[in-house]
Amino acid sequence: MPNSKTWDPIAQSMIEKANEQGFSTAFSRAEAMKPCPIGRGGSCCSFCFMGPCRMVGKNREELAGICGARPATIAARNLARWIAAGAASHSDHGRDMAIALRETAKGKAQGYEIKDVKKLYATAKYLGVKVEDRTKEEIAIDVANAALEVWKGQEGEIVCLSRAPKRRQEIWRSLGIAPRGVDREIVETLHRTGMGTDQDPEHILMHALRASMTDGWGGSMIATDIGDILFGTPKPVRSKVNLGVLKEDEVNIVVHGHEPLLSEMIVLAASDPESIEYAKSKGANGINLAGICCTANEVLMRQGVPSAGNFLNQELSILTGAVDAMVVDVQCVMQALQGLSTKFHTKLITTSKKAKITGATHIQFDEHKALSIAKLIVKTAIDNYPNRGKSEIPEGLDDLVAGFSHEYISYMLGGIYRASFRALNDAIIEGRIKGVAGIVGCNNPRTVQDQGHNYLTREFISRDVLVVQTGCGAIASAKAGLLTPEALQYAGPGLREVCEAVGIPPVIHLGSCVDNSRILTIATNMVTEGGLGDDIADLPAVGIAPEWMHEKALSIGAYFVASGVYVLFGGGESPVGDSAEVTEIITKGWEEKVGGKLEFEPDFDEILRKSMDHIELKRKALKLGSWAPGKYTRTYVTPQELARRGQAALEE
Ligand code: NFS
Ligand code: SF4
Repeated sequence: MPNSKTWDPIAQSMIEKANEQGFSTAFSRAEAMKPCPIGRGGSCCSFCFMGPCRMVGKNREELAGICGARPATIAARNLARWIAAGAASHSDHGRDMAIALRETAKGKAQGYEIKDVKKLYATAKYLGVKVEDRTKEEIAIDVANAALEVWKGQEGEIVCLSRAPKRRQEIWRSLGIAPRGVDREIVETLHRTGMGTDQDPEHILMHALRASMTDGWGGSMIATDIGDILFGTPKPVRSKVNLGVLKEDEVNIVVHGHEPLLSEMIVLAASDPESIEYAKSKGANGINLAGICCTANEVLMRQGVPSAGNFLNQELSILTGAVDAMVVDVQCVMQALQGLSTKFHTKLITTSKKAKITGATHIQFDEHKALSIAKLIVKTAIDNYPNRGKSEIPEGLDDLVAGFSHEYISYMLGGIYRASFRALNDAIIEGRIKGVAGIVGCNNPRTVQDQGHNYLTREFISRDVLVVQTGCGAIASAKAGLLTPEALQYAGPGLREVCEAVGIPPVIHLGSCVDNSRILTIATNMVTEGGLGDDIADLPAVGIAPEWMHEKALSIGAYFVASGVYVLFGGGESPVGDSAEVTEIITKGWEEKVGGKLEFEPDFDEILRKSMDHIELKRKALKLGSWAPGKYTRTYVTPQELARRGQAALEE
């Protein structure tokens, strides 16, 4: 059955190759292993050892665990723990960024520098750090320490909340869900959800919202801002995507995982003339870097490093036989890579202090010796190049433009001297743009790879809805050619006019999953710009994770809900679908309290319908008009022009 596993013909050919040659992949394993019927709907509790208790049977709502826990309590505790685990992943990443900034400012982190001073000042401002009459190093040390307070906070609330619209802050405070500190809220989630503590589903889930906010308005926001300070705020850059970015005649190093701290150093080490000479001495024509997952997004956004694909491409890249080293750090790294890499010559290199894989080569990363370690990793890859056997790199590549930040978007919309979101707000008010859809998140082999992302993206832009993306969703669009100005051919007339006039594509790649914080910032800027209400909940906007699989996605979904956004998760069934009570709490219940709600909707057409209804509802509430086409003249913006404008805007 062609294309039954993926929307991408290149991935499909690799899956077929794997099947023919007897290699297992996530695609084949997902087929062989059906989801556990008890766990899939949130009905299994394993939080103490009187159990595990399974809420299965007739009259489900009357069942109870050995401790008497009701099914709704069990589902709520499960959801809260998943959300906290997701928030922990993003936030722990952010913490390491803050420590790296501090060490950089002290001159102790090898290879790093404070690249974007403007961003340092902006970050200092919201963190309450004084900038006048101080060196950038002094400021950066205080910025790092103030950022680390976001983790340490025991009372009060995290400082980043002050970046949200005033109205939103009031809602959080009145509900008592303004988070105190990342570490506190996550520890408290574990405490509350253990045997015998918080047993009121609604109460548990309000705390889950609070914990999720330590991700979006805490750890992720800091990760994004410090990433920009150390490596530069993204501006439009052209690059390539898909397995064809691997090169037959060069040493291929694939960076995979999440934190830019290591991958940025590998970019440096791989472009070092000595490394390139060394590669040539081994018979290669050079060193070729490519990324997978969000590490790919980090180095794509800032350095234009090509992406070999999203989550489900990780095994497929090794199946080409052309990857000399796959370098991984944390999150979304499949253990299966290890076994698979031994069938080829690929060296799987783990690097994080937090993550080892049995059988893989471990070269431990340390920011104090970052560049030396990166050079050692690059050398290890080069030394492995002569061991490469027959390789088969599938042909076919797509172009893309990535590298959008809220800073850049406001330059584009307002011009260098009047940077603002006015033009976007006006376009929405006039109805040329109906609204905004954030389409983000993972791949999941239980749905067709990229299908949900690409189907929804095309349908939204054709309905004059601007699409913003992050994570593996953005790479799905890239592989389908949707991250170029050429994607305007699929856009509705209103959206097309605006994009052409301003010089942005209709689908905007905002970065990795921690960069979902950029979406929060954009939403806030739109609110403060005026004309679209006084809260994020007033915006005609939706958030969608069509193919989610990671706990991080649930955390992201929850903090968007807490910020007032209608969030839809697609693909599979609801992980708390067994409990009508919990389903009611996270939809109607949350909507009444925070204005946002979380729905699990497997049918993509239903997602589209519900999203458009929601956008129309919000437009009506704001009394926005509809648009008369033909007001503006068409001007076609080439990718080159787009990249040039980006350069100019940021070099003012
Ligand atoms: Ni996000 Fe990124 Fe991809 Fe999902 Fe994994 S890489 S942090 S979790 S799979 S989008
Ligand atoms: Fe069972 Fe209660 Fe223990 Fe959960 S906490 S495993 S429901 S006894």
